Amino acid sequence: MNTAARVESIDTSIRRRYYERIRPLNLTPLWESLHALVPRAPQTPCVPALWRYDDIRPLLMESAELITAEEAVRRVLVLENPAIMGRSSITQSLYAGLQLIMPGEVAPSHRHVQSALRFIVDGKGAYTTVGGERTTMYPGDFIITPSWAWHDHGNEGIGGVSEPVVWLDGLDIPMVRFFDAGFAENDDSKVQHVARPEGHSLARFGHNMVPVRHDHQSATSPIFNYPYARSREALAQLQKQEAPDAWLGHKLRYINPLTGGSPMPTISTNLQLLPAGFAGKPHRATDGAVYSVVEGRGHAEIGGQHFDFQPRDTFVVPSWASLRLTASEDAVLFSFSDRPVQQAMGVLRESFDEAAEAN
Ligand code: 1HN
Repeated sequence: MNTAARVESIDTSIRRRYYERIRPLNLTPLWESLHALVPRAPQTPCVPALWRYDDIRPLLMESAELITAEEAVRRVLVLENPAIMGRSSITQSLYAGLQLIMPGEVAPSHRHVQSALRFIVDGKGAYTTVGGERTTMYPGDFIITPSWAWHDHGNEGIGGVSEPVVWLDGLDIPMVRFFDAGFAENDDSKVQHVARPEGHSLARFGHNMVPVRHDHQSATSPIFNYPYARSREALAQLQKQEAPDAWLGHKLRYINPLTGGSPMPTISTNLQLLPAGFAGKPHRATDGAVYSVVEGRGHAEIGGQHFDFQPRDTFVVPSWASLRLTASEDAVLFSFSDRPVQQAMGVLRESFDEAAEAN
């Protein structure tokens, strides 16, 4: 018997005894895990899931009886991917939660390395102050808190309306945790000093023009509120002017006006309109995504599972799961993913093949 033949016929218990001997030296044999480490295709532990707002809203309102926004710091119900509970993650790289602020409440000023987005789901009249500028929140607005920017939230009402306000938070918490790069600080004052008038960043950067002499250095967009009224208007025009994409409907991505890239360095965001009767073709991508339904009813087939959606629902599409969207009414969906990070790493893959239908 030559050496190779002898080794191939070795009793596995002999190998196991060898593994036990190397373990105290913090060593492990690669050949036992190689296939799992470099899978032929993504093997996410995450599963598709949908959170019905009608189920969550009463529970959120009940939480306001249990704790104030101030005591909680942020009163949020975290949307956890059911297959990876306990990790505050909706995908391997992203955090999502629904945050409630009641009239008169304040969520105190702090800052952290993690970047956050707010997508306003229900109610109006709350505000957030970010780096010295305040913005009033309306349903469908997409608002950014850049890494390390001071931010506090409040709800003073607007136009005589005083109501609970709920938004979807999206943060890169799992990514920052992965890199062990997190820092955080509480502010000395509960509510930060407002240094600039409301609408200042939008006036400076939000009209396809930028100030000739500006010193914006951050990796995050200088616009921190992308108002729904304007994004929705663009989609309404497109719906009149061109046929929807067969996979995505009318889908626009939000941009950082200084770069054309994503508004946040770690998270990309989109708004799409599916016209009534739209029956999209299936597609998939390595960036798992979180969707928030703004308008209309429809259906999402995610990795072979079926979900009906309606306004204010949230659903998650895991990495490389096939997604097929249909709409029974004009439907508008906001979505976010870790796409810019995957692009920076050169690992993003997506497929719009007709063949995806087979999967
Ligand atoms: C946070 O600071 C906010 O500022 C929301 O509204 C959610 C989740 C984890 C850690 C910090 C906010 C958060 C968060």
